[in-house]
Amino acid sequence: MTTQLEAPEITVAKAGGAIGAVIGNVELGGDLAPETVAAIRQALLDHKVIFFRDQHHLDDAGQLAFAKLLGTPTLAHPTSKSLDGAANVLPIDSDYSKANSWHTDVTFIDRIPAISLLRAVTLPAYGGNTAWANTVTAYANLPQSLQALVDRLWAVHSNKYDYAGHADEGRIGGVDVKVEEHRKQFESKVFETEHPVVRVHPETGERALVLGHFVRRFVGLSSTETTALFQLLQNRVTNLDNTVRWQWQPGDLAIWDNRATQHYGVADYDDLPRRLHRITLAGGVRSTPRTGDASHFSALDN
Ligand SMILES: O=C(O)CCC(=O)C(=O)O
Ligand SMILES: [Fe+2]
Repeated sequence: MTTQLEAPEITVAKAGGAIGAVIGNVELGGDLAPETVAAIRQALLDHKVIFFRDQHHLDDAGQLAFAKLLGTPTLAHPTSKSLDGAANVLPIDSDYSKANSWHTDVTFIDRIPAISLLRAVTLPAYGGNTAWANTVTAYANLPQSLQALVDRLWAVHSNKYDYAGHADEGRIGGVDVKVEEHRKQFESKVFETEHPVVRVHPETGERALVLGHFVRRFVGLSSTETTALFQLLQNRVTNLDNTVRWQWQPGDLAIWDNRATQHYGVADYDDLPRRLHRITLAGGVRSTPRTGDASHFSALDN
């Protein structure tokens, strides 16, 4: 008689009251047992962002193999360049991009990725944490009057650079060439998509606010009215009580549910190099595209 070896159980320790958990007792890769993958997925749905320490063995191929157990990888990005030879891997490199603005990934297209996996590659000696916010609790904690308002509200999201929302870099110290090149590539193809501000999560049934950096205006509201309402709602999302902040160490991997979170890369590491590699998994949501066809980026994973 042969006995089947059972997969060891992962440990799950909350990292904060509102969002986040640290997962232990697992070596990530493409060969995990289905029950381990199911436990990781459940932890992700429960805690919205999960963190793994000491995954030093992971490289891009290992990150991708593990990612495939959780879903279907998208291309690295609808417009930005992937890593040479790895079409699904997006380098987040301080040389040309700092994500220091609250956002949900790639909301400017109709097929918002469901899940993102981010792996530490090069870390600065200080600073460079990432923070996540829970968009489900942000909705749940709204008074009923505001829930009723957002339940019927739609927003236009776009990757077109919001010049009005940013400092005049030309005047305050010159434009960095690499940053400018990256920005041009980022908006080389303009996308505009209308999404409902409240979305029902396809796996948990929870209602979440869909807002963040790529919102340009609310449908039917002027830009002044948009700004006032956006700030009110966005403040609910990013209230510190509703967030978790992660201090990266070598060997770390973070996975977030992009349908239930926003995140922010804190740019407090001066000119030190910082690099992380991201893989995103296809999402099943389709909204109303106004400009741009994102079908090359990912299939709709329904
Ligand atoms: O740099 C960071 O900490 C966050 C980067 C980011 O926004 C992402 O990986 O989607
Ligand atoms: Fe991001």
